[in-house]
Amino acid sequence: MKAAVAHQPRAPMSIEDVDIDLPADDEVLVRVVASGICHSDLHYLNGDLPFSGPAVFGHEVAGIVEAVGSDVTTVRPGDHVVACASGFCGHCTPCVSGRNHLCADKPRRGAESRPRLSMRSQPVMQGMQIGGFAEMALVHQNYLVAVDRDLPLDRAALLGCGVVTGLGAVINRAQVLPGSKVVVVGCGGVGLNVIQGARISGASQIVAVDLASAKLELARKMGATDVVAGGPDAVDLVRQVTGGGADYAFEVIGRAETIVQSIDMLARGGQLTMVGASRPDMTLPLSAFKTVANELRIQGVIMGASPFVRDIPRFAEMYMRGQLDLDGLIGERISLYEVNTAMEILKTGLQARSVILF
Ligand code: PAD
Ligand code: ZN
Repeated sequence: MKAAVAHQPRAPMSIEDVDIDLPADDEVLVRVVASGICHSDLHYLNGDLPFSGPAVFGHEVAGIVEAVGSDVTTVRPGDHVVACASGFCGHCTPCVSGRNHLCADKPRRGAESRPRLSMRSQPVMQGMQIGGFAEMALVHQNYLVAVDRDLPLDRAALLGCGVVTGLGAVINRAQVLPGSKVVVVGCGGVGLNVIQGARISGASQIVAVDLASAKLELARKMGATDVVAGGPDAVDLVRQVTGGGADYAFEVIGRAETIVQSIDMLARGGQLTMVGASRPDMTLPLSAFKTVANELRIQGVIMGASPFVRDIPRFAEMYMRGQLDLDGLIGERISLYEVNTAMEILKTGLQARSVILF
């Protein structure tokens, strides 16, 4: 099968033939129909996060089940499915505590087993155990959920990361209350879904902050009531429009400067949720005094703290009922051969999600 193979950081991926194994007992072979391009893949490709090539990235995937292993009970051939990087074992303490996004024993093939992906008999790393920049993906059944066949698969793909992460951060983690004031710093594929989550939760004011004016326009369409240009003046402007700061801030970029700005945008008693991924060695200058005196709450969230097998079908239904906008999240539909150009566009921040169609 054709796949976009990353051999090293800071170099373009190349479209090559990659061998994919048959499903093991608990695995599912998925014919990929759509694969979204998330900034988390860019973090690996531009060297912020380590990886050793060759590797196939791509984790925002929707497709059709082609074949299943003998122990697979959750999906059948022909089912439409969405993959999610929050694969879970179902047995560890976080899983049995209802936090399977924090699974401590994520299912994977061990080093002693045949690799799922290979090239010229050498193993190929499968990004986030999904490897979605490819015609086929071989994944553990607990990385998949079936969705309604009426849901268009290009939009379904977005549910697997950007939507679950953004909506989940608001609904599952921050638990934004109706009538509150929310600021969202960074309005990309994930941030736009934080805005939608705030709208759905009944926030009375949603302030979107981004460097790109095109993103601010899109943010308004997703439910932002006010927009503020990113940069050094953003904190003052947000404090002005909110009349003294927001009840909830979401940082959806992963940069120290914007995290500090997001804290400074909070009203007293406010809560920051850090969504953006950053380099492992990044630290923050934090005012301990202000954090205590203003009773600020600062927390992280991974994959929207989402029990995705519950959330993805729910979010799909919200789309079908017109409560969630997925159509406006797609900036462009591309072929696998345009994946490097799409990564370059993602670096500029000018466009919403690019989705590869197979
Ligand atoms: P994206 O590149 O689509 O969006 C980032 C946005 O931030 C763009 O619109 C930029 O214009 C904007 N931006 C950049 N710098 C600034 C600035 N200084 N001020 C204001 N705006 C700015 O990325 P994405 O939405 O795909 O992902 C966002 C982050 O979330 C990224 O770090 C990604 O790795 C992370 C992520 N985290 C999780 C998780 O579970 N925590 C899941 C998925 C993605
Ligand atoms: Zn992602």
